[in-house]
Amino acid sequence: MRGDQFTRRGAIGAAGAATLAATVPGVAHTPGRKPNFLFIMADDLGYADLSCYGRREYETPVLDGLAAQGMKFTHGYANSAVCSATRVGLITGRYQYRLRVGLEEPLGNRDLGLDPLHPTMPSLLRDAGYHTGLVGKWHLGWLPNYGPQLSGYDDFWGIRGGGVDYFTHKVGGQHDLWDGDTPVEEVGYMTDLMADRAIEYLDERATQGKPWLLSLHFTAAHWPWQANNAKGRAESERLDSGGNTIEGHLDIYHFDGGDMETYAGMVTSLDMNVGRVLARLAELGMEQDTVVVFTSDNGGERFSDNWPFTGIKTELLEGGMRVPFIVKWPGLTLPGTETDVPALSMDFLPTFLAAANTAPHPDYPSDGVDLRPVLAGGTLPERALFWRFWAKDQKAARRGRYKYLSIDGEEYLFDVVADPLERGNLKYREAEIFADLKGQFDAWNAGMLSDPDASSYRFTPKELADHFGWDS
Ligand SMILES: [Ca+2]
Repeated sequence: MRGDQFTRRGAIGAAGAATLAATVPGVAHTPGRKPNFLFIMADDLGYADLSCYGRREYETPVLDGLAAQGMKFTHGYANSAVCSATRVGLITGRYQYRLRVGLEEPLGNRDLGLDPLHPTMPSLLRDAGYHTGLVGKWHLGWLPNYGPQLSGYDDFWGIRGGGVDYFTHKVGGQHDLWDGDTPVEEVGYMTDLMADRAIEYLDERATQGKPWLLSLHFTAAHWPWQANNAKGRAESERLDSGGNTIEGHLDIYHFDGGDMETYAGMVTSLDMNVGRVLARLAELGMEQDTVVVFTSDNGGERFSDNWPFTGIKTELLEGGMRVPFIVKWPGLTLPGTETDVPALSMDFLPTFLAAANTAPHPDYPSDGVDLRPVLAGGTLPERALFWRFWAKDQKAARRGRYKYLSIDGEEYLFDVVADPLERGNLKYREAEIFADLKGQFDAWNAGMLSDPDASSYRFTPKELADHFGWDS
C-alpha cells in the first residue's frame, strides 16, 4: 500500500478536469456567490498520521472521507518545521522570514508578535465582505499589542500561546483560553470544545448572508500526551501537580509520558470532531458553498508516523515539514483526486483571495501562488520553494524532484521523489543541479531577515534517545 503513495494516480489534463468538474452532479457552488472557507489546521500532525496517508495503528475515517471528496496533495509542505513560524507564513501569505516575528522558531518572547498593520488572510477577506473567525490556536503574539482580533478576525475563541493542557486549559499554571479578549474557563476536552465553538460559529453564519472564513486551528495532536479518557485525565492531574519534568521547559512539555495508544486517541478525537463540524456544515446547507482544507502546521513529533520520510518537527528533512494537505472544493476539485505538485502553507492566501475576487495588498505581495489550476486537475509552472531553520543552521530548497539541504554546513542534494528518505546524496553526481539550487537558496536568503538572537528550538539527545549525536 505504501509503495503506491508516490506514483501518479488519476492524472488528467486541466481541460479535461474542468469539463468533468462542470458535469459532476451536486458539486457546483451557488452561482455568483463567493465561497466560504473552512480552514482546518492540526498541530504537529505528521505526514502519515491519517489512514489515507498511511497510518496503520488507527483509522481516521472522517479525514479519509474528506480526501475522497477532494484532492490529496502528496507533496504538501508547511512553511516551517515549527508552529508559529508556519502560522506567520499562512496568515501573511509570505515567507515568514520577511517579518521579525517569523524568525522565532517557535514564538515564546512575549514582546514579539504579528504587527497588526500587516495585511492578513482574514483582514483581506474581511475587506472583501467576509465574516472571519478563529477558533483554536493563535500563537502569533500576546495582548495588549497582538491578537487575532487586531489582525483581521471578527471573532476569536481559543488559546493565545503554543499549547495548553487538554483538560485544565492551562500552561505553566496559567489559564490560556479566551472568548475574544475575555479569559474564560470551560469544562471539557480541548478538541471537543473547539469543535463545539466551531459549530456555534457555523450556526451564527447560517443566519447571515455573508461569506465567511473560519480558521479552525486545533491543538491536537500537540503535546501534552492526553487522550480523552481516564488515563488522559490522570496525566493532566499529574502534570498540573508535578511541575516541569525538564528544568526550564513548560510543564506540559513532558518527556516522561505518551505512548501509541494515547496518540491514537488524540488523533481519532480530532478526526471525530472534524466530523461533527463537517456534519453541521452539511445540515446547515452550506456544504456546496464551502471550501474545506485540512493540513498541519509542521511535520510530526515523537509519536507521529512520518513515513516515508526521515526527520521530525524542527528539522528540514522532509519529515519535519511535509504534511497532510487535503482540499475539498465543490465545483473545482474532482472527488478522490491526488496531485504531486508541491504546495506550501503560504499558497492558501493567494488561492482564497483569488476565489473571493480580491488580491493581496500591493505593498505586501504574496510569495505563494494560486493553487486553483492544480485543484482543477492541472499543474503549475515549476517554482523553487525555500526553508530555513536557525537551529543547526538548516537550509533547504526544493525545485522539481530535487532538494538542496544543508545542516550545520554539511550539504546534500536529494531526489526526494525517488528517494524520500533522503539517503542518497547526489551532490557530486549531479554537481550542476546542486550548484544551481544552492545558488538559488543563497539569492533568496539574501532578501530575507535574519537575527542570531531569534530563538530556535531543536530536540536534544537528553530528550530523545534517537537524537544521540546531535550535540557532537
Ligand atoms: Ca505545531
